[in-house]
Amino acid sequence: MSKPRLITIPISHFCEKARWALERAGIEYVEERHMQGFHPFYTRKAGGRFTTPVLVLPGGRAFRQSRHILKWADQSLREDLWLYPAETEPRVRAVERWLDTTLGPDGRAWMYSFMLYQKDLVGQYGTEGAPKHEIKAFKNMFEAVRPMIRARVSLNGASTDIGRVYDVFDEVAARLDGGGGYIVGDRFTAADLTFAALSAAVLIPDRYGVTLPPVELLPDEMRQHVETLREHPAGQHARRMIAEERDSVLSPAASR
Ligand SMILES: N[C@@H](CCC(=O)N[C@@H](CS)C(=O)NCC(=O)O)C(=O)O
Repeated sequence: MSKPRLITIPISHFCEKARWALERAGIEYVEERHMQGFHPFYTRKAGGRFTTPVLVLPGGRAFRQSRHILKWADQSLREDLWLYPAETEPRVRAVERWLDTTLGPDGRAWMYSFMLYQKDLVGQYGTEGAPKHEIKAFKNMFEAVRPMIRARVSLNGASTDIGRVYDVFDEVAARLDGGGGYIVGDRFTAADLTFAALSAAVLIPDRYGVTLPPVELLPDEMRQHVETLREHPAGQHARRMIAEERDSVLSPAASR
């Protein structure tokens, strides 16, 4: 039987959010990876718009927002494992939307403000699984696509100011102070998954859908913030969620 197709930009943290939810739910899917600039041909053809991830079900139905993919993944899970528990769903959704519109775009804009000047690192990491001709063209055209990527990641007021990321981390830490060990309620939800996945742009975790550069290779100013944020209580929470939940595939692993 054919499997759902997940169209991604491999390094994208919104795509990591979707991969994580699908794998956690034991949903077998085929990931189709494309480099920035090539991706719209595939997302549009699949029924999406200009952003990844897009999940296409065998019947052709397409989900073009990561949060819709997470919600769909819940249908494959026992109720006690849902990412949107019935009793806390409105709060979980509110936190997810907040993170999708703050940490996600701001952390990404900050990360690219360094990485757009690191051609070798960008060419070496985060390209796994994309077609070879796309990777080659991306590397050759790196300087030419830089303004396009900068413009795309600055949409809707996204800022390269790392202060905004610290503000989100502080707010998450304050929520964790409540004591339950999770952002909403007393179990893992879409709020924790979203926070941990989207903070990848500023934490550069070891465990991710593609290999990310070791922190030692990052530019000094970026490395210092990554190290500080990793030790922040919210950064520690993200790392704990990855350690405890990212590998907890409940049934056969996803195929790539
Ligand atoms: N709200 C969307 C955001 C997705 C998003 O921003 N995706 C980025 C990758 S991290 C993208 O595809 N950017 C390419 C572009 O804007 O051209 C979601 O949750 O799926």
